[in-house]
Amino acid sequence: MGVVNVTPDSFSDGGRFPTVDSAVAAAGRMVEAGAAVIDIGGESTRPGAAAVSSPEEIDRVLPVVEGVRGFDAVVSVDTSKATVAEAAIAAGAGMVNDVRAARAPGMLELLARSQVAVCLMHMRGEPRTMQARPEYEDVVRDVAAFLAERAAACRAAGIARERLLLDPGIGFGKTVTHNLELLRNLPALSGDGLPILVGASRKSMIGQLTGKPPGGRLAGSIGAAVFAVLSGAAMVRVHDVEETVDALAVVGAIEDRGLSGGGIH
Ligand code: 7PJ
Repeated sequence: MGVVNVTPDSFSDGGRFPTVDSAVAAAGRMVEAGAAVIDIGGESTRPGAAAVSSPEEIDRVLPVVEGVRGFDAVVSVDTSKATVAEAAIAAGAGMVNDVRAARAPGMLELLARSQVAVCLMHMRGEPRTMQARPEYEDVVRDVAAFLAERAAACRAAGIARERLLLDPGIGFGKTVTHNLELLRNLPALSGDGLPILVGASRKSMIGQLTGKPPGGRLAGSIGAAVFAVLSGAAMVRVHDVEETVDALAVVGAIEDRGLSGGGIH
């Protein structure tokens, strides 16, 4: 999954895609490099970020969805708002990537009315305050329980199991220690065998482990992606598609299985 942020201030590539054309062109290069999914986000969820209105988020995301839908990849919309998801689905999105795991008003119902894939991510608190003092009794058990509860809510709303992915939400209300413990225990996060998505690309965890600013986190991010896939992750959310696909191609060949491409087509 290649990340295309169209926010003025995203986590790690703020300002990289200042125009619709530059975002669509970047997505095209990611698909060319082997991305099976392009994740388009118009709400910044970086620690401390303020909320954005639905009309503003739709204005940011829709033109990019329309530009990317002709490519040979599933278009994912990174949103928590039912109105934004509905507009994106109508414009051709095939996946909703929800960092709030379908807890916002109307989201479960909207997803139940559609046929798209759904990623349910764990976040403790809200972006504005989530990194203040994250504490867990047992982070692996707490995150697994949350994801199981949200998957059950989706199933109860009528969303087929085959449409669901789970994500531990690296960096969303977690210390580096929490993130590492989750990565070390990926299989335990999906008791039910649902596929797992991991997003560690360029995040603060990589910076804290390597001492590098966001632009210098490529090698660290690839390390995290390769570890996640070898641990069973079905999908990794990355900014650097070409480099990650190459790393997974080599590791996959050594392991004698294909680790890149495929996906949810
Ligand atoms: C994630 C995400 C993640 C999923 C962001 C950034 C922060 N969606 N959206 N998983 N992170 N599913 O781009 O660094 O980890 S926004």
